[in-house]
Amino acid sequence: MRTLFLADAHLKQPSDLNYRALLEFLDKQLGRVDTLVLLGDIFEFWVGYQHTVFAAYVPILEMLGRYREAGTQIIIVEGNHDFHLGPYFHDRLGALVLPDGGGVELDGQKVFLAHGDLANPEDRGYRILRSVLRSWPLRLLIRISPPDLAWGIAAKASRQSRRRRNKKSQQVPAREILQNYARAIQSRGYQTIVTGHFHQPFHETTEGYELVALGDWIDQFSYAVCENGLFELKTYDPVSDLGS
Ligand SMILES: [Mn+2]
Repeated sequence: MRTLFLADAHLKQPSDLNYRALLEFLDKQLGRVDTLVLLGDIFEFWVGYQHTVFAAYVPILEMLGRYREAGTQIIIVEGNHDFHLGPYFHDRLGALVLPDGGGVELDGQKVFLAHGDLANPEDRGYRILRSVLRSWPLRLLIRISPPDLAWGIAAKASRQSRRRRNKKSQQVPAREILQNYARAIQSRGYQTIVTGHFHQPFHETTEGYELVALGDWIDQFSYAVCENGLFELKTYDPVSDLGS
């Protein structure tokens, strides 16, 4: 059994380099993947309308449709940029949607999947914001706001959050946060944990747990493969003409 893990592509426009690289990569992998695990923030902004998707995301959704047709099971965890994934992913792509992450069994191993945004217990402000964004009044408000308006607001918010993140990211001790998180998850009976969010790829195995942090698909093009129970963190090299 072969499982592919990806996170944090933060896709915006199909003409962007990382978007094209992802389509190219998925096209090459098509037919060779039993389970595709998308670990959050694949989209820079996604909120699930019942009958509408953002035009920019049609190419990637078509690719995921081809995965479904090829018999790949898709598992998707929501991130801090993409939420209410349910309607499209569940209904159209037959995906297993895990809004807050959760445990799955892969090759007989209990594996915990998490975007990683909940890994830091100190981050109380974010937890409050997260629960507001996912609350039913907000969900209702989003449902009734025109998609063009929502997309415009999100594009603005994402430019601001990028500036904040650039300032903040050097200060966040991602490895330490994730190690503590992995120990907590391990005490719940999971030996392996796969996460994204921090945009720092690393893979470590201790006596207690195996931790795979995926990095991102913005400029690192890192991803993981689990084949017959063995995890490997890899990097994709986009074909050269994508850079031009
Ligand atoms: Mn994230």
